[in-house]
Amino acid sequence: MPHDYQFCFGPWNLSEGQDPYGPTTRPTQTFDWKLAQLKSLGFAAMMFHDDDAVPDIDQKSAAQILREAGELKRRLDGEGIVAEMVAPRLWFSPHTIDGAYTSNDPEHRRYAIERSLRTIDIARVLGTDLIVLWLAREGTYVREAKDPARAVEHLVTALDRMLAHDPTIRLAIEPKPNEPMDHAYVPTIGHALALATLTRDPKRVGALIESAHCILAGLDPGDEIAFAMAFGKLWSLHLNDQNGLKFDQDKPFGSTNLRSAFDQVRVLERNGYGRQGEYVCFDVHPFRTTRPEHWLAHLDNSRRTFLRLVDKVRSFDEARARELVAARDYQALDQLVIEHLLGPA
Ligand code: XUL
Ligand code: MN
Repeated sequence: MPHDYQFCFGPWNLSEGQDPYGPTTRPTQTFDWKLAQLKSLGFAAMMFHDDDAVPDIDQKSAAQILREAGELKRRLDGEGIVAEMVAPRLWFSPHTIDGAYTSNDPEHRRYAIERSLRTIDIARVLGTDLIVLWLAREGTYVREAKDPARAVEHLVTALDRMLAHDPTIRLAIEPKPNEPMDHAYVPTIGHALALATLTRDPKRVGALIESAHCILAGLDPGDEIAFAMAFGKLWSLHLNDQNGLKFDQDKPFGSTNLRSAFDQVRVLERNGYGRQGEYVCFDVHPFRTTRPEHWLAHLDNSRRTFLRLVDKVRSFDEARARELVAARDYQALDQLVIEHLLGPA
């Protein structure tokens, strides 16, 4: 049976246009403004970094963090918006310059774990059991700078501490092969799921897949999604697009490769993504050139494209596709997909 999807984005997806070479191009907006935009677009949920939920988190006591998280929860409830996940932002602090869980400095590794435990506390107050771990600086610029086997041990230690802190939370690792690091230690979904097996509770360690991150690893996002779903481990999703091997572009979903976007949606449909309450999140950014009056278009467009592709998947002639597969006529299968996407002449 076809089902409906629930959509989500984070406050960082209404970014102000800064890049490494230039300042913002749109005025800074408050969190309240971003929440109001999410509501106006009819999205059901918001994702959070720990300091999106509790700003200046490192300056606050555990009690104050819980109090502010409680205030946010009441605001979200008042707006009818769900918190989809909380992710520790472990890449800003002076304590995470050389990585967080895999830093060479034991004090810094301790900081990263403690901060992650606060993230879990926030998530519980916000009513979500999902912790997302984008392992931003867990890798190297210089290969000899760290011991890669030790790095695995450090990662498992950190995951185990989080799992022990709260027996109800689930950890979703968001793999990315590079940027900001030259090479990351958990570049693909296979690495994430392999890491899960070393933890004290593998069934509570899963994954979040981002389309652009798969492309940066030279992999097919639809295949990565299918791989995670085959293990029952796809607990969240960041749909977007990426034009080849360059900086992480976070382009609107389908913007570069509509056929790959179709394939991603087809995999989601065929494997029942969303049936356990998983959200479709768009980790997309406005182009730097976007004027303030067009600030929401990348999110609205990503959802429009996604929903159009759901229709395309549901109206695809699967029976004909099966015949062509049985006849090993992949040339005709290729054209069947192309003409279906093109629509009537
Ligand atoms: C970075 C990225 C992050 C995570 C959340 O490339 O995708 O925004 O999704 O920390
Ligand atoms: Mn992401």
